[in-house]
Amino acid sequence: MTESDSKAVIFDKGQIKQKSPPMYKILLLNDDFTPMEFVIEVLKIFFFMNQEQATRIMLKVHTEGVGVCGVYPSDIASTKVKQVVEFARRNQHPLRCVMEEN
Ligand code: TYC
Repeated sequence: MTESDSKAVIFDKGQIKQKSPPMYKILLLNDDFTPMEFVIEVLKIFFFMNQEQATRIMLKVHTEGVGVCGVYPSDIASTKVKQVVEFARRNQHPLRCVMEEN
């Protein structure tokens, strides 16, 4: 466990304040081949978005090159990245998904 993972800070007077865990953004990156509909499905399945939210994020990634699909603690973020990449590869799409400390 690293220092930044520690769960609590103890102050001079002995008060204990819970420290929130480090958070990670999950980013989707644009490419020229993955179908828009597939990206929308990924956002609905793995990030629990509705059609409207998923379409908005997909179009942001398509036009700007990158977009945030969620912010999670380390273990949840890395599991989701793996699941998204595996789902994309299984469907033969080159979709890229990465995590970055917030
Ligand atoms: N640019 C892709 C297309 O025109 C769509 C796309 C959007 C791909 C978002 C990846 O993360 C992505 N079919």
